[in-house]
Amino acid sequence: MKTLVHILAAFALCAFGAAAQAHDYSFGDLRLTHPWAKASLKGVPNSAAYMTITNNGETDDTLVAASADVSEAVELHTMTMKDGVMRMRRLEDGVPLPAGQTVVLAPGGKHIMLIGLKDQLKAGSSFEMTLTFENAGEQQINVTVRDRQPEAAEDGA
Ligand SMILES: [Cu+2]
Repeated sequence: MKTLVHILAAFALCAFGAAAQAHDYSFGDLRLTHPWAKASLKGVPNSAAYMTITNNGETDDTLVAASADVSEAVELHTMTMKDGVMRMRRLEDGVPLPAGQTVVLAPGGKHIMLIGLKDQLKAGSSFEMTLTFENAGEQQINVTVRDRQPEAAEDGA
């Protein structure tokens, strides 16, 4: 049932969201742009966070874990289309960040799953998240809650 709820949340109707300030981070060779989380619907206990991570270095890195106080659990997931059905599974080995490449966490693909939200995630709010990278270590970011995926034009990068 959790999977179904998650999929429904991912495909929830888009609303006109409040524009939030673009924000980027650099952790050594890693550049992280536009971390955001999908606003949750009332009564829906899960949501997900997304971002784009570029590894400008010459060494591979891995996003091995994420944590945040907004939900009971935070897991790294991916979604794939199989037989016309979206399925998600946990990325036990984390999200690989190969040297010289950009990895996009976005709806319909890799995401940071927020399981068991303590409160409804409201558009325009934000929360702290800790990301743990194999090489870049533990890093704090601020995640903006939005109704929909930011447009490229809003990226400001
Ligand atoms: Cu998920």
